[in-house]
Amino acid sequence: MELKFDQRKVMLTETILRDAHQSQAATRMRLDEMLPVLEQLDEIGYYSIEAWGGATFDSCLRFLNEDPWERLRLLKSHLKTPIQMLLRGQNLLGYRHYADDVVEQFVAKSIENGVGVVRVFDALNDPRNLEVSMQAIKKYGGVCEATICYTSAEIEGREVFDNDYFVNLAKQLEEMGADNICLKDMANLLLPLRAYELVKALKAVLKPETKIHVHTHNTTGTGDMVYLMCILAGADIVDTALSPLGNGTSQPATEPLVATLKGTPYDTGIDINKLLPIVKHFKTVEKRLKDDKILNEKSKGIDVNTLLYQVPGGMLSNLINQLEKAGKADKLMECLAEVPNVRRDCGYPPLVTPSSQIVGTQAVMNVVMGKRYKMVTKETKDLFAGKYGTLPMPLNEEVAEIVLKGADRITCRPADLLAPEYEEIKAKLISLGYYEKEEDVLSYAVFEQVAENFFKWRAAKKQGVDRDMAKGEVYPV
Ligand SMILES: [Mn+2]
Repeated sequence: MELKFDQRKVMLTETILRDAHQSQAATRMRLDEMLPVLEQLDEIGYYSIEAWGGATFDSCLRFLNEDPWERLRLLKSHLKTPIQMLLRGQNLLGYRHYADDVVEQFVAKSIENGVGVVRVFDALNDPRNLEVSMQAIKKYGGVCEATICYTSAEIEGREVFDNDYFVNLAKQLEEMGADNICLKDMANLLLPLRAYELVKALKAVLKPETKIHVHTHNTTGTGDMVYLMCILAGADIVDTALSPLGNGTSQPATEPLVATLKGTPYDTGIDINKLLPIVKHFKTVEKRLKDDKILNEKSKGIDVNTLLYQVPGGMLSNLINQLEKAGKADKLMECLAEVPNVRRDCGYPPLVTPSSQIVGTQAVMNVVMGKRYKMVTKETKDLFAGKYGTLPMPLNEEVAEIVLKGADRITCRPADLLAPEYEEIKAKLISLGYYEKEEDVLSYAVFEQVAENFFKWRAAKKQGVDRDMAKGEVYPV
């Protein structure tokens, strides 16, 4: 491998308002903890500021008594830098597939309320699940950043998720209208030299104007090295988080990368001195999150379990929880060994929401029941039946027969089976008496019960009911 410098500025996306606190602090940063530094963040010169989507929407409604749309509008009123959001394709921000009319409306309203860059991904890397959201992003004027989820698997000693797999996928997404291609390494499985080769391969085939945007975490400690190698290979943008909530399960920290690239042909143009007051502010937010026992010191360290078992951090803590509930905490190693087996049986999905939960839960069942696939979840069945989309590799047919028990399989785009649902959801919300604006319909469509609880709280607050009462005994949220 030869390393050649070319004259190219590298751009950064700051994730402290979204993925950083989602990864380290259960997405509990409040709007009032963001507002004091927005103007300063705006002056840094980031490519974008990731601030919405992912789990922020759910967390606003469920835990923070905040209207996520209101948060977006307020953020936008302080930011000229594009706001970036993360969208799970046909899943939007929820956990099932939504009908096309809901997907289009959701994208339209996100952009109308202030989102500039939409990063859209599908857990199975099935481009059909991105079609409608990508068309809507283009239609309503957003920057369309389509994602390839990085994963790896060996079959008979050969890596099946090779450069060809990712290059073909990226080319398809570019043809579908992607402005940027995101290489998303949600679990920090990507290793630096592999990353170099992959970005080189992508750069060689994508149009020169298509930007490559790399996303990783520092869970396994390779994040900074991955970014540096990607930048040398031609990546245009990378995601970082300011140090108070950077590193560990979050993104590699912003300041060291800015310093690393300064004065080189890859200089980000960011003045590190301008970052310092913002860092100081977020240190107080970090302390608050620690005091509230939301941020655990553990999430700051390096954990090589992901590299050993290919199990992302969030999934590992889910496995441990499920086993403890079943009184089988001693079976953890067996479950970790079972995860790759389940993944192989169901056609090697990348492990990211929701596939990570489906595969993880099935692995626990297989171990706890003492017999593989003696019990299967509805989600496992749906995954095998094609209801989440096409799996990247062929299914284990023997297992598929056991799991499906003759149930139908589908090969069409899953959302083709869904009738329009927007008007029906809107009518229901109106009949409940909670409709105030069109965005409420979307909150209700994606997080039905959670949104309803929030609307109850909102109504109670308007009628002057004590906020703490509304939060506690009257309306549990
Ligand atoms: Mn992430």
